[in-house]
Amino acid sequence: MWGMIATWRMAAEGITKGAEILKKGGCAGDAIESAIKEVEDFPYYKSVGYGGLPNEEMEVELDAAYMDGDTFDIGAVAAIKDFANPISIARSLSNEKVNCVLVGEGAEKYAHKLGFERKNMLSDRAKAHYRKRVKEVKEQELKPYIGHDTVGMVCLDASGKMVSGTSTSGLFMKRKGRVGDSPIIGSGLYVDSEVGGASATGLGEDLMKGCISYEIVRLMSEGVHPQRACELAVNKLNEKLKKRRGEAGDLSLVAMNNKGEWGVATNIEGFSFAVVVEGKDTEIYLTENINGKFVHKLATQEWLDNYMKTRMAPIEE
Ligand code: SD4
Repeated sequence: MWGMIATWRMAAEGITKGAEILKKGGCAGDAIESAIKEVEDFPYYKSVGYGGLPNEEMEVELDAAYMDGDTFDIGAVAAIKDFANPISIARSLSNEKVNCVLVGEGAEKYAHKLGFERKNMLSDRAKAHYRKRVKEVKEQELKPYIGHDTVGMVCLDASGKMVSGTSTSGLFMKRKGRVGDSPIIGSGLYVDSEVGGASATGLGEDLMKGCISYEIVRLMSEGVHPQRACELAVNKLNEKLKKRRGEAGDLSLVAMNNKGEWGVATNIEGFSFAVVVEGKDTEIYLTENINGKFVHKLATQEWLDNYMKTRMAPIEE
């Protein structure tokens, strides 16, 4: 059995490409890297890779991570600028025994030395979003950051190897140097090929408070089904945050175990995700939280059409 699961509809083309690799017996690392690169390269997704939304200084700082579930090798970059594919840099770092998590300039130097592609990641469209948001924040007391779309994936290949990866531009208008959960092992992602993996999207500052990807894998290691593990972990963290802090930020999680069974849970409305398993085509679902139980419904054609339309619509400044 092989399979891939990923946060948000935007990952669908990526995991379809990844599935082509898995079908031919390719390895999970190659599949996930190619899948995440696809999302990073698509200019209309505004919180991953090229076209990602900038920080408050109007600079695109990117976070990404890669974890190997066989060896527990980890690699991550945070607040890296001007490189096309942070996931590839993170994967490359996972081959290092030490110095495998790098930030800012150090990450850029490493990527430069290894010959990774440089690119100005600030698109004209992202600049327009920035200008618009600056205006809105002034006029309407909007929180600068609303809506989020980090890509997080878990992949199982036919040999039983599992990997997990993330890539994001983080929160729109984040402070320069801010690091979210996505490059933090255990929070944004975790994977153990003997059990399964999980990956997160949402408000990094709150996701980190529960080490939530690790928690889901831990639950799965006790024999809990991925769906139940996601539900238990998300509901528990959501409740704790509300009780202790009065509110909980967005928490959305996807998971897959080493049999290709998967699960998803969220505390927001309209969370979408994409999944592909051996014997099936890529499917896109929307998750509804009904009293703490989750119902996954296949996205309708109308929803899919509208998704692309809104992503690509001109920005009215
Ligand atoms: C972060 N978790 O940097 C990321 C943001 C995110 O979808 O998920 N966006 O906090």
